[in-house]
Amino acid sequence: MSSEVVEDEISSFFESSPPLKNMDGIIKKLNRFIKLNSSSRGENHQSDWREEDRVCVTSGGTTVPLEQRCVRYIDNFSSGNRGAASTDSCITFGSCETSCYGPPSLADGRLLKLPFSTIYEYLQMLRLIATALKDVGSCSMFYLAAAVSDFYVPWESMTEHKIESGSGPLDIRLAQVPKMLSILRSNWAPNAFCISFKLETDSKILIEKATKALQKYKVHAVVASELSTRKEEVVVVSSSGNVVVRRDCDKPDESIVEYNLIRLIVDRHSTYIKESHS
Ligand code: 9Z3
Repeated sequence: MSSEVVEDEISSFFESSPPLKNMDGIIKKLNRFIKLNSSSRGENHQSDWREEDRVCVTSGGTTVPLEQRCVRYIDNFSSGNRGAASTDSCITFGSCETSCYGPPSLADGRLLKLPFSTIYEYLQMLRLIATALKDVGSCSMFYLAAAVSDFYVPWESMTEHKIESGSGPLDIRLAQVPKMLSILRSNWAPNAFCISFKLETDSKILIEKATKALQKYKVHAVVASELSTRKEEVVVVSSSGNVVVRRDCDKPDESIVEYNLIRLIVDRHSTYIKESHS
């Protein structure tokens, strides 16, 4: 598919999406957060990250409503644990300014939580955040751990009221959600460090799929997880090779895989920032 076709699909997705309910409030919160965290961040940070460094962690699943006045919806599997645990580890490692939307984790001035439910809300918020962070360039990171719906019912073809249940089986045609990673990389935040995630249930195809995503979307790394072992290990797939990251139950900090994952990702991001500035 040519990039023009993809861009057209993305534009029509946003044009037909129901607008965010509290768009002005979200923009205000986001701008306040970015401004607040542009000043010095204190003494005790332990890494090479700079005061402008910001991470957008996405977390949890997105829903696809079946009715405009939604009673029923299709959900995507995700407990939100990976995003929340990764956010905690980001704060531990980088004393970084973290923008997280999804389930709550920490709360102070360094954390902004922007909750979402539907695929429409998620993608509109991702676009808002990415474009707001555009000026931060290589210092910002997108860590896209949310489980994003691949299929949806376009708003204009959705029934307004609750689907009648008395008329037999229900046929629903789902359209494909346009992949936003390419436009995030090319337009919204082209200089940001971008980590995407790939979840499969069949371990035989996992690495191949993650490698294809790395090449197709030109992200800096893809974190590959197999559903049943996702809490034990992940594989970080990048152009410098594949690294297996495991948890280590003998070490308290490392008893969750996200701790070791974030340590690796923060290190890669620091190298990326240095290379971008040299
Ligand atoms: C993931 O792979 C996340 O790591 C998990 C986290 C959903 C496994 P939990 O929230 O689980 O701790 O229970 N997310 C998948 C991201 C995603 O939807 N990727 C798309 C895909 O796999 C491509 S962008 O096709």
